[in-house]
Amino acid sequence: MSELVRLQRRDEIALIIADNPPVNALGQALRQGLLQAFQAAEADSRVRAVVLVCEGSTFFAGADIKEFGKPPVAPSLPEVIDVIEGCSKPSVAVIHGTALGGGLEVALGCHYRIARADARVGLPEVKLGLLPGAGGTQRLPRLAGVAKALEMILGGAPVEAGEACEYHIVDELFEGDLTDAGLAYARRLLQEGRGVRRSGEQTRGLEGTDNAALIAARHAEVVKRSPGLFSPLRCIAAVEAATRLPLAEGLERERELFLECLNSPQRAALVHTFFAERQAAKIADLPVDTRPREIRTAAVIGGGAMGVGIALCFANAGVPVKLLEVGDEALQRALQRARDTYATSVKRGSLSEAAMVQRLALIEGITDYAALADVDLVVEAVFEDMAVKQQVFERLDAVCKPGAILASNTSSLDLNAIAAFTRHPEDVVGLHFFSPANVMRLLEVVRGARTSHEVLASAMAIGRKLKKVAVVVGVCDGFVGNRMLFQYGREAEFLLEEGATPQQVDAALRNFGMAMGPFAVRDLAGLDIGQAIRKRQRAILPAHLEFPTVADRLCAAGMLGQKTGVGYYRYEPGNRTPLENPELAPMLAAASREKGIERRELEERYIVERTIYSLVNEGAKILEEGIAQRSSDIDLIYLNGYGFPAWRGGPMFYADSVGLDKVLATIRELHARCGEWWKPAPLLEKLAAEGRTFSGWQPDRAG
Ligand code: 3H9
Repeated sequence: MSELVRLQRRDEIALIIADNPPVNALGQALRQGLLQAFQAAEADSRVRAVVLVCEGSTFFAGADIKEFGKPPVAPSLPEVIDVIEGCSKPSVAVIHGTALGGGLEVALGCHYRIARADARVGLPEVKLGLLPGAGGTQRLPRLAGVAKALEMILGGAPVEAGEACEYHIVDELFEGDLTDAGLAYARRLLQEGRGVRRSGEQTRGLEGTDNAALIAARHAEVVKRSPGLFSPLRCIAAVEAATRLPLAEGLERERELFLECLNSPQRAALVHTFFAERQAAKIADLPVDTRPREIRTAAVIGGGAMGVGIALCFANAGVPVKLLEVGDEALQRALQRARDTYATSVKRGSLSEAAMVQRLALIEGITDYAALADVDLVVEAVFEDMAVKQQVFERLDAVCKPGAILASNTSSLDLNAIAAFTRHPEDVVGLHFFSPANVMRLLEVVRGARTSHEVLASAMAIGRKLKKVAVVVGVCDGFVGNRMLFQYGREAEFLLEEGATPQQVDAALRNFGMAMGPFAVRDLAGLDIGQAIRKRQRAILPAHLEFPTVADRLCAAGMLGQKTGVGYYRYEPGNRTPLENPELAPMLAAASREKGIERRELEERYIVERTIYSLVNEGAKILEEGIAQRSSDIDLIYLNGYGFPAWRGGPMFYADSVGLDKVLATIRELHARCGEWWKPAPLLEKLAAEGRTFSGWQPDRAG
């Protein structure tokens, strides 16, 4: 027997115990152990039933994701589950924690399933660019029905044990000890003469509904909502096979479709993202014994859209939060904004009335800094102006208790200068939320030159508590996300001067997979915001660098985007659909003429390379400067804050998958033709010359 699986006999019951920390992932040794244990139970004539439990915090959390992309080693999970389901003695899976992916598939291979009341089960493979490839697409619809199976397989979110019970995925809930519950259930089975009951032989879930219509509807929805995604349509095809083929043939079809997904570049990108999220939490130079400070109460300074959004984040996480505005009128407006946001969620059905009341009770409006004396963390979210920040931080420094963490939500100002306004720069950190703060998952945690280890660890912990993807970044203009965005936006504008229209650029980048095109984003945010940043950039960047002029022309004409009804596009009142702005064409023509550019048709590929590679080149500089810890952190920032397509893995992973030599060759061409902005990053040149990737590079091994 494998070291990861133990087999014990308890009277006439075989107890199989799996133990593969941290999450009982079904790697090769565990699969081998399970196979042998079930075979041994089958062969032992004294055994009349089998109970399967897992040690540790969870039932099997799925296949071992680290094995994907490597040569397969037998036995495969489908082979193991075949043996489990084929066993002639009834088996019981005892689920606790999360039975996910291959883990739920193992449970579905068992003849009965019981779950601890707080357990959850799910098939999240789609999030990794896969489909459930060990029978999940065939067995789940047979038990839970096609509609529920498609919901779980396409959505990837786990369901609570109680719900799983309603849908016949689980037979019974229990509380208390896993082994006791499993053995008691197996004894009852034997007493009641209930024998083998194979999920694969059930048909209840497939009967009584128009499965073809359900499948067609989900198919149409996926085509509309997730164009470009590889695995969802294959998930549907596999479930469709379950509705018309016998189990064995359905499993074969599932296997074919699974292998297509496994070998797709999208799977590689999404698995990269899975590990990137877990890596981001690791900070190389943080001593392992660093203890985060406890954050029991928080405060937000500034009740604008950003400040209110941040306050909502705390309330959503159950943390009492004080929201400070300068006068009562502004405060009441801010509190009303909070109420309105929750009311919209209640109307949409995503929040209960009771939860809204509870969360609003956690938000206390204040106008007096003195009320901040007892809070553990303050997040400043006031106007982006150093003089205003100075006032705020000096006042915070005067009133907050020793050890309170003082955070700034600045998106581009120098955090070290802000920290210097206080007597405790070691307690100052940046918490850069993205708008709308209560929706966007990204949190840039800005580490100042003097931010203490403890404060950094606390900032990461609060990020986790707020359910954000928290990524550590260093201090520079724009940090990681906006510093790269500056390059991207500038190149998009240059494309307008070369001959493209906003429609063409936006469409090319949407086809690439970006959630929105750059000009639609600018119109949404307001062109005046970018104007302040452009002014500052011009003041600090070398004079020989050339800037595009279209945005400034629009600003000068009062065309600031959606808020004025016209920007790069025109908008009908109350409608966000972008229409052509007829006044733009002459502006573009003038911008080109003044620079002596003859406007020309631009290819989609050129548009994509010119914008996306500007992100890559700047990302390489950011990496080399140590502003980001690793390339996957940059990827996470773009995936979670800037609408970069998840299935491309982020800009740095995308560049790795294109090949850094090819990316560099294009950047060199652009450098020769478009000037100094395109000077290749030295790190990119070095890695391309050595045939390496950003993912494989680490600063300490850089040499
Ligand atoms: C599948 O099953 C395919 C089959 O249908 C078909 C096969 C033929 N493998 O998230 P955490 C690591 S696809 C390997 O921080 P939590 C993780 O990297 C799979 N490693 O803990 C981390 O390592 P480190 C379908 C895994 O408590 C450590 O465990 N299943 C796996 O916040 C702790 O993870 C899934 O997609 C894995 N499967 O959350 C489930 N899972 O410490 C993926 C975790 O070195 N897993 N690790 O950074 C999860 O959703 C969460 O990990 C879970 C625990 C909810 C289980």
